Amino acid sequence: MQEKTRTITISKFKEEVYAGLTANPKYLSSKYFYDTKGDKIFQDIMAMPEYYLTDCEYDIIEKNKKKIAALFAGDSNNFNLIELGAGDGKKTKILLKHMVKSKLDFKYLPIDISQNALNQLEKALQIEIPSLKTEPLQGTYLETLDTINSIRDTKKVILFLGSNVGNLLHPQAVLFLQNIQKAMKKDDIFFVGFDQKKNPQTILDAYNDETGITEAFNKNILMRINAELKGNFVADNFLHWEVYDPETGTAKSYLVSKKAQTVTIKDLDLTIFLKPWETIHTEISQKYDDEVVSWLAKESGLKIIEQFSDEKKYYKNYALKK
Ligand code: AVI
Repeated sequence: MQEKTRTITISKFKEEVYAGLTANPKYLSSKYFYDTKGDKIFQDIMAMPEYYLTDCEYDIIEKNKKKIAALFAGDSNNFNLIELGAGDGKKTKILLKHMVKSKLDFKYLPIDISQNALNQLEKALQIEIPSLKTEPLQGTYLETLDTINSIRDTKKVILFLGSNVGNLLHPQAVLFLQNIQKAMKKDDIFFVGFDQKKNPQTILDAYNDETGITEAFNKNILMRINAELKGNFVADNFLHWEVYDPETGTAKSYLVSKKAQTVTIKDLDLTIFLKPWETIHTEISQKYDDEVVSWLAKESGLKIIEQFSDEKKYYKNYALKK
């Protein structure tokens, strides 16, 4: 990562951690789950049988790769496939392999907040699909929207897999989708995954596995504050707690303080006190249905042109246009 980007990222991290831990009730942003360790834990989450999202989306892409590739290419000879939050690219690789084999003329631009994830993905792609043209970009989605916006003369297909929109509250999701819409031209496509409402127990199990992987993921934000901002959080002093509201479709993760405790974060010049059972809200994972997705699309100036689902209707991918 360039020094300037690193400095901005660290000061933003400091600012947001300070704001969240001095607020009432306390919160921390789930975007900070993802450092080298967090990336690795998230990979473990995606491999968990309870975390159905990855398998469902993998199945959708595998079963529909021909249709999806044809939809992406349309009648253009050349396009950019931009992926927001590319991660390890496991699902995208199915499409990339199929599209390279079908001799489609396109360039792949993976974007991720984690430079570590991008480095690993680039290495893997060089080995697995050597003829693929790749141009990785490090940054948050918002930071990189300018870059996406500047690609004006080549058709764009923007991928946003993994129900990542679900980590945003509806108003933020609308703002985000509006920005995507502004960066799109008439023929461009936005291909996005939305996890669907289902049996609440299935959702709770996905975010509260018995092996404690999700717990470690949630607590990694505390470990990050310890490592990067000289904090002294003790992971065992917190419970990982998940709730799901079937009415709103919102799953929420918390860290709950098991006792009265004091935590000092030297680099923030901050000491906080947590009461017994006080919460730190860390993540939302929104679940959707067609009605809500249509509403989000409409609010953002987008139209659903196609949708794909797995057999159980647990998960859907939607193709949207301006
Ligand atoms: C990345 N994001 C869509 C995941 C989710 O399902 O909200 C992150 C996650 N949090 C706990 N498990 C997975």
